[in-house]
Amino acid sequence: MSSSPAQAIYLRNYQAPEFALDAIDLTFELDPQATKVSAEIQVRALGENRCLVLDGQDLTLLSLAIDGRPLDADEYQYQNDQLTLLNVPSAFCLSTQVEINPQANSALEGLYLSNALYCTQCEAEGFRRISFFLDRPDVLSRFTTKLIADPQHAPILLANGNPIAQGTLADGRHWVQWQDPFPKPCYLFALVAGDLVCIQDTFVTQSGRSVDLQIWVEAENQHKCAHAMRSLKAAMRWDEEVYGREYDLDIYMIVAVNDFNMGAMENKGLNIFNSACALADPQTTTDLGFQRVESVIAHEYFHNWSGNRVTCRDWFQLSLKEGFTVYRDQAFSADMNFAGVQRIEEVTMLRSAQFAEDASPTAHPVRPDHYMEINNFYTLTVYEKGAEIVRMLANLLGPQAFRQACDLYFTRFDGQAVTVEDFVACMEEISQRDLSQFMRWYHQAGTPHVQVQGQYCPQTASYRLDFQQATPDTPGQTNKQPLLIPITMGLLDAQGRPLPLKLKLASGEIQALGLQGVLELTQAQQSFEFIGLEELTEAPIPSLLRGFSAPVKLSFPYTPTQLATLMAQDTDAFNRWDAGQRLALDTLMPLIDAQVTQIDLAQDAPMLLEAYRALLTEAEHTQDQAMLASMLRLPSFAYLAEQYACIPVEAIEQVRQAMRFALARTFYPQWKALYQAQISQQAYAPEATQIAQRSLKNLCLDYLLALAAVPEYQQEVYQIALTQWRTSDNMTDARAALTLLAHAPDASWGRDPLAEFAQRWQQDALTMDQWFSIQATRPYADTLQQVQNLLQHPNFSLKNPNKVRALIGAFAQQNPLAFHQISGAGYAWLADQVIELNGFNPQIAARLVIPLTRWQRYQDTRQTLMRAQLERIQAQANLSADVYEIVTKALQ
Ligand code: 0A1
Ligand code: ZN
Repeated sequence: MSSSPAQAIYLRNYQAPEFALDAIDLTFELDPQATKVSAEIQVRALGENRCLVLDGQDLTLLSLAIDGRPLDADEYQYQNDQLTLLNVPSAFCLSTQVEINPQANSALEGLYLSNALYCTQCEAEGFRRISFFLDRPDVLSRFTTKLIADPQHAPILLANGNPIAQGTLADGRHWVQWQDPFPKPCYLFALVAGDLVCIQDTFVTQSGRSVDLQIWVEAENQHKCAHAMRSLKAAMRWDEEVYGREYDLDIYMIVAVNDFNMGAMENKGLNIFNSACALADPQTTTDLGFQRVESVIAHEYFHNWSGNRVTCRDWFQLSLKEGFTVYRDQAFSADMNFAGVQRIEEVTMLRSAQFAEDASPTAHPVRPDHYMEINNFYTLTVYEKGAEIVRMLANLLGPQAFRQACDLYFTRFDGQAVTVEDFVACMEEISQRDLSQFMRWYHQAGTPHVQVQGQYCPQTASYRLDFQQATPDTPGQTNKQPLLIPITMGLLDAQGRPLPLKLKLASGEIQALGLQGVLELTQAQQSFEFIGLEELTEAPIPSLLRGFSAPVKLSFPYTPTQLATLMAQDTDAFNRWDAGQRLALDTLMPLIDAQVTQIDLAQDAPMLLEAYRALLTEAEHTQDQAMLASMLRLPSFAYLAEQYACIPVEAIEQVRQAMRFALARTFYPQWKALYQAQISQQAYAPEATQIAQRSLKNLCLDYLLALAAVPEYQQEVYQIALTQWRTSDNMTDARAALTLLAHAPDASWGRDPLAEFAQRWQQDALTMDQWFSIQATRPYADTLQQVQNLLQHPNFSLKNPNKVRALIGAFAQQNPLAFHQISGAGYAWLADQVIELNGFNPQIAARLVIPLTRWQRYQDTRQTLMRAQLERIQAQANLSADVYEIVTKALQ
């Protein structure tokens, strides 16, 4: 933490390193408060410069020597987190010894203690808190790591690579030495030491090598590792089959720790995981939790190639590894689950959360061109929008060429630190396409708006689509250039039958596209004409942006009838669902504008009523419960909010609830029957078909509980929820029932179940996190008081990021009514927590403050109150660079 405002770093100032650090031999004498770290670094000057400047933060320097000769005080300087060595030889061995204090490390960067476990987090710039080094991703070194510790406290000693030696010292301490044969940047360094048990398996690679797979956890979590192991093996096989990528070491280790700022970390051969993303069992983990474990395990594994073997030149290139790896883990999850629904879930998140980021004061390009604190750039934009960019590339090239281009990228740049341009150049080379316009996706922030109009001409039997694209200004960026936007599309006739596409080219030629084509939008305004529509008697219905082929907001003046036809008939699952979303928005938004409190479906929402009737009629026969559940779910608060420049908080919530209520009441018998039809006697398994069935069942339960305040239904729905809570054998069903009971208007419904839950799970930290979240999201203003009380709960700790997210994060991000209560009390309370966290975990504090930075989206009173809290935070002494950067952007 520094008292002077942080300085921005610019991409345009990038300079290649002037020294190579070819090898580093580390020795750790582990001690909770005084760990000694010795390093022997092989240094080689690459040019004329003989002044070596190493990064180092909060290190107590014990000794320094060059080629064995201790340095005099006038030969070096250690200040402002930099160690400067004057007049070094052109090649030498640098010996350093420092002392660090893992126990005092509450920021969870560098070496820290999680309970009694030593662990590290070095991405992005944590290694400088461990040893002096060139802490930048384009300096790759061979690492050897010797760990020395008391065998009582730390019987297990792990680091990157393979174990090469071990022994015991005269004083009784034991040691293990590890060697990683692959040169790597220091952000991929890791060590773990403590009392751990391991579950083991083996994987035989496609070339026949046997790899030891080990998942290390504290003894009480041993029963929660099977799903992670299964997922790991599936991911390893998938990467061989789909990308031809094989694992490269003889051992792959995963460690689960309780205190972790993010989801997980891809350290070479030694992934460190937030326990929430590694541990799972049916009793305590929901289906969503199982799916998250599967995807994060895969994500970290895929990094072994997209990130580790080929890494980033500098942190501006973060999306090179993250966007690509998210794209890869999404494709894996699509293969493991139902692909259509998987895509719907990705887009739901993108459109509600990433689009909001892209329209906020912290909006930034997928490849930012400056930053103050790189930790603030592990964002939805870099990860999820970055993945959408790779998806567009994959679709533009087609599967074969994309695979060839990836092969070229991995082969050409193996062992190197490269840029987004290098990646796209491989795509260009294989496809023989000029992708220079496409590169704008990496440079321009903001979500493009695409407006489309259709012109049907019966005389010429033709249909013209007129497109306009525009990207709004974002902080520091105006006058955006047109992007290359691929629009995957088809045309349907009024009955919903697909029509063959005959596109008239500028040359006059006719291009037959079959039943689906990709229009490449490249200009601000552009038209495409389809001919040969002689069979039609009325305008065709365009099905645009199938599969969400580009991360844009697309509008087309659909009639409700057209949307109903698309919902029922489109061949593209994503667009069937999205037509339903559009119909729901078109229905809900006028009601929100009118601030209605009661909805008469026949009068206020006739088409939506018919759409639900059709879905529920077909429900009896459907084989696709996952899709049906998605189709029957109303747009979320967040997605509705995204449609408004000024978010009408209460009206959105009121109308959403009124619609839920009206649908619940109108179709009560159908919801009940459908609910009962999904009750299964099968033993719980986290597999796609069962997950789909449970999601449909719990959606029905959600509608049933909408009637919790209506006397004639009250007892029945209460009993249904209570029975599910009492009898379910898995957390998915238990949590769904408990949430609805706890969120019922009558607070007494949830009281006993919540107490039972706490009684049963008080020893299980991850499970208690769910208990905190359920209470933090109770949609009433007085939740703030309860959340304040929960801060004092013995199971809560501000020091644990998962707890902070579960209670404070959930309140600020998923409880709009309580957080945005007009008194401003929610804002002030959040600011208090940010200020406190800033003192010991700046990364988490900076994430927590984000909801306040969105003040421009709310009406005046709220704007003033939110800004006042941001200003209060900004005025704190000792503001971390992390929080300072975010708050300053928000107040500009
Ligand atoms: N590279 C990891 C994410 C990660 C980033 C930063 C961290 O600490 C500051 C920790 C993890 C991933 O993408 O999984
Ligand atoms: Zn990642």
